[in-house]
Amino acid sequence: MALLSRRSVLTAALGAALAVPLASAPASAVVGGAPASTTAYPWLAAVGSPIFFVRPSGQFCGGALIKPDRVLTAGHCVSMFRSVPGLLTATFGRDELTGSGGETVAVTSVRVHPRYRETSFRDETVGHHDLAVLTLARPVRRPLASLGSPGSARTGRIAGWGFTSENDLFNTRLRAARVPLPGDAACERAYGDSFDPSDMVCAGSAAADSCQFDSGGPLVARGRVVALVSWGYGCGKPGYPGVYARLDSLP
Ligand code: 4AZ
Repeated sequence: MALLSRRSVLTAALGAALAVPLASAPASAVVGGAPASTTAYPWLAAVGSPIFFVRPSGQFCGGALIKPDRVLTAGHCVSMFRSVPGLLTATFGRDELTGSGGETVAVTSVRVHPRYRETSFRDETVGHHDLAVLTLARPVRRPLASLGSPGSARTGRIAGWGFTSENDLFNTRLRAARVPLPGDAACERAYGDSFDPSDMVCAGSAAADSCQFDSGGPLVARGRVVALVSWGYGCGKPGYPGVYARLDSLP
């Protein structure tokens, strides 16, 4: 419920600024984590927009640098910017969003996964093939994220600037947490048919989870980004792990 109202604030702010009706809005920080440094995540992008003035640096999502001028993020983070990519920015190397460290680069195009679509689970929007690639206005000189698949990994790490609980709206510090990968069955129990193991990964627990404004950020396993924060029922709710978009389904 509280989550829904935060999502509505975001939708309203973006909708007012873009003057278009928005069916959903990006969301998603890290529950149960600890402060982290972008030096450990040099390829990690804070995806945002100067029109999203309710958050420092305009940040509303995460992303990963996959080529010097390409950032991988969640489809639901940027689908409403498809016709106005120039409103988006990617910021690297900024541990604290209220600061001005690192570098910010403009976005020139948004390509959302051709099979991206939305359904719903209770009040949450479920993103299928929840991936998008942003083209940057110039290449950045930073290490690239290496991509992979979770395989049989049992744990991973998540990183993001999002909420540290369902009620913390104010976190602006990069944080990271170690999360369990409990397997498909845990998310099938929680979410039924809304969880599609062919394009989603189940991760997190009541002790460590992603949350609003973490979306599009990385789930790292065995040193590779294996999925991006996508959706879930609340944050850190017992029995409801987070759901991540698999990268194997990259077009
Ligand atoms: C969100 O609203 C969101 N606990 C992201 C991740 C999770 C829940 C919600 C997973 O963007």
